[in-house]
Amino acid sequence: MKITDARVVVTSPGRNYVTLIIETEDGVSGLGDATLNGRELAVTSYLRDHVCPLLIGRDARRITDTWSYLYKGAYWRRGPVTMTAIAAVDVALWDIKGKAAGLPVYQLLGGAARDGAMVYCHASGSTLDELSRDVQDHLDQGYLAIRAQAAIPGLVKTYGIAKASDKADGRIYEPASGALPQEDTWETGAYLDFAPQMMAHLRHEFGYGLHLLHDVHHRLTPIEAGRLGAALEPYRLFWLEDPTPAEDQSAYRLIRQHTTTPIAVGEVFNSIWDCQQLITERLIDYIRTSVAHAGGITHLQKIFALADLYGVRSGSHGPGDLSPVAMAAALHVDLTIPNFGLQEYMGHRPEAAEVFGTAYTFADGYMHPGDQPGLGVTFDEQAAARYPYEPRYLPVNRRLDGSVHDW
Ligand code: GCO
Ligand code: MG
Repeated sequence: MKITDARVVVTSPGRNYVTLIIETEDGVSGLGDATLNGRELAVTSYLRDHVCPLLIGRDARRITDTWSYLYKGAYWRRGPVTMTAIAAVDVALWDIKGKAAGLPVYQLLGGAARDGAMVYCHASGSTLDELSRDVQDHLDQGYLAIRAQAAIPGLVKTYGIAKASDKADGRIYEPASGALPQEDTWETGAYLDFAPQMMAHLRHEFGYGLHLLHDVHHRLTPIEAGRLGAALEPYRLFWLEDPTPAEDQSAYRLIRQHTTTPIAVGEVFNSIWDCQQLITERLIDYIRTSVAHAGGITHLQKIFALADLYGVRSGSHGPGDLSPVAMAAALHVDLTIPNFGLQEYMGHRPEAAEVFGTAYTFADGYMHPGDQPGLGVTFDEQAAARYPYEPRYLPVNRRLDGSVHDW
């Protein structure tokens, strides 16, 4: 089954997405998500200029061989741009394999190990009352797990808070904005005082019958993270996400010494090597690598298999800045692995539905990838052309003294 065409489409239905389309000689085609927020055109060029020409004439059925050819063959290994490009090829080839076999991808990965994947949504508020209303709204929609973020009193702007006008239109929070990065502010002391109050408020309002999560977005030092984890213990979080920048994996030893709050890390990782120490030393509880940024289905399966040996569960990244192609691929993996933990689901802005058709479903807190052959996602190139690429950047974060902080 020779590959006859591989092309990349950049489109911005509500936000930028990069989609790889691979076609084969017998008419079966596959989709891969190559979106890397704020660096979309770098992956586009990597694919268009350096990968697509190599794919023509290759056998689309040889997924592992193609993965190794692109990873080892480039000589320059890892890195978000490389691994996002390889992921897009890998996911498109799994899509093709499923369509050729007439089976949904999850059947090829071993079949369903569960009936559905529990997902968590995002709730936010510029005040605690607004946060409560958003949590209630998501509980009414059937969610069983909710990530909660609220504006920190005293700071001009806090990440992860949807605008009230966007919420009213059913639009999700979108952190990337503007042709140049916007600048946000941060002060750790104010946050460390506020975060436990926020969780106390939510447990007081909603009790313990829902799963609550919170994302720290890599902003603390290890000892600050230990202090926060300990302060949050009474509120029994499902997980505390990205407490410190995790390229320093051994820092998590210190966090572990101070708290039993479960820790989730990995959305900015792109290979199994980034996770190795955290998993093998049991320094985290959930590994949050994404199918789009960590080498596709083939590599994600390896990461989750390593995690399973050490009692670490999956928690795949699933923000609105991964396209529905990545969301579907993540759900196919979620359904099959023994150590599934929880899947993030932010949803997409309404315009995205004009470009991407999806077979996945949500009911009572769980998602299912659907039973269409392949991934179950369609891509309308004409609709995509109506939404040309718009440069948009994630913000840069500064402390009150003006120094750059982690975003
Ligand atoms: C999450 C994330 C996102 C990221 C975004 C960056 O947990 O979903 O932290 O909101 O900020 O994916 O592109
Ligand atoms: Mg996060």
